[in-house]
Amino acid sequence: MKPFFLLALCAVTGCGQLVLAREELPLDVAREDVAGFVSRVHERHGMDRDTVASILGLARIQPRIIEAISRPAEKVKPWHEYRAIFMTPDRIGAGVEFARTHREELEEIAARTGVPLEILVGIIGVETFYGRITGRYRVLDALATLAFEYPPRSGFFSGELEQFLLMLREQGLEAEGPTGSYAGAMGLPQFIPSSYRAYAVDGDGDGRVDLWESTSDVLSSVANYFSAHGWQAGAPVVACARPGDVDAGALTDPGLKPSTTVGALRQAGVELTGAVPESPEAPAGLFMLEGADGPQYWAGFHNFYVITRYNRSLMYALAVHELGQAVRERLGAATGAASPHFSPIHGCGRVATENTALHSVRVLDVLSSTPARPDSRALCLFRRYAASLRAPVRNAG
Ligand SMILES: [Ca+2]
Repeated sequence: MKPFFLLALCAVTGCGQLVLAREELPLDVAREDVAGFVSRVHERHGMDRDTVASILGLARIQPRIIEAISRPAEKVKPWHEYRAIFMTPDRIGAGVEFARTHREELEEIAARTGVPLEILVGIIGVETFYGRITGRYRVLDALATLAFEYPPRSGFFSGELEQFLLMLREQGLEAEGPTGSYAGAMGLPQFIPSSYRAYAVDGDGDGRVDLWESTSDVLSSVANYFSAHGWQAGAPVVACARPGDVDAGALTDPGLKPSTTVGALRQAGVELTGAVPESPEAPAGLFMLEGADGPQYWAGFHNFYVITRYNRSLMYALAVHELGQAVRERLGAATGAASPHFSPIHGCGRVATENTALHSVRVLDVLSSTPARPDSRALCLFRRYAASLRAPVRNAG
């Protein structure tokens, strides 16, 4: 009997009654699927079979990892609860500290790549609380467990395990060294192995790419990820939207990629406030998130879409944006400096009734407000989004 395999099946079928072994077990490299993996890696990349098998022999199958990836708590949280995880005085304070410590480097990277300080700081803060929570699992264990004992995602994680082996070879790392999340996301920016190999760069020029210890490598790698995914320097990210009397549900985007334009939204009667692209042809997508007092509407632009390439979730992207802005605002207030890329959102939400004036609110108050009337179609769309956007894997593609 293979208890882990059954657990994984239960995650899919919902049977959920099985009593499982809790202890870690070494991966059995004699298994047919594991032997097949070894052969594939050998044939594709010329890696010695015995070397690959001996690395995999170090892997331990961890039931906790399967539990973590199957956990229902990973699923839908309303925006106001999700946001509250990140927009705390503690995390914003840690972001200000991080930005002060690495300010010169952040500004140099921003000047060179066009990816601003607030995005770099927002990503590192949301991903790992500025390095406080980078994950305690051995990446080898995480990827082997999910590749061989979690059928719903085995294809994806087999691919990441293959990338991990290549990464070890390229970086000269010990197989048991790298640690990360239960899904194999590594270091301060939580890059999975395929992202590590494709986008991580050596910022400090020491000949290695170290996403755990070298802040320079971390920041350069995140900036490179954004550049590679089309970040537009200085362009707006997201604005508040007030649908007013418009049927917002009919305008709401069905996916992450903006499907309409700034001009079309305005023409339909949606009012946009905050930093908005000048061109009416600029791509825009209306989306709704669940605030404490009801739905809140936003228009995301091209750069907002780029943030969702890092993690495919609207809430994730908005949290990165807001945390980065809060840090930048505090930093700017302390030094009197202003970023050319920084466009603070003031006055989003807090619409008492339809068609009334916006009240100016601070960034931290932005979402504790009462927006326009609830729209059941938009709520339905929100739930559909939420159901489709809860993948726990970072940088998945
Ligand atoms: Ca380096």
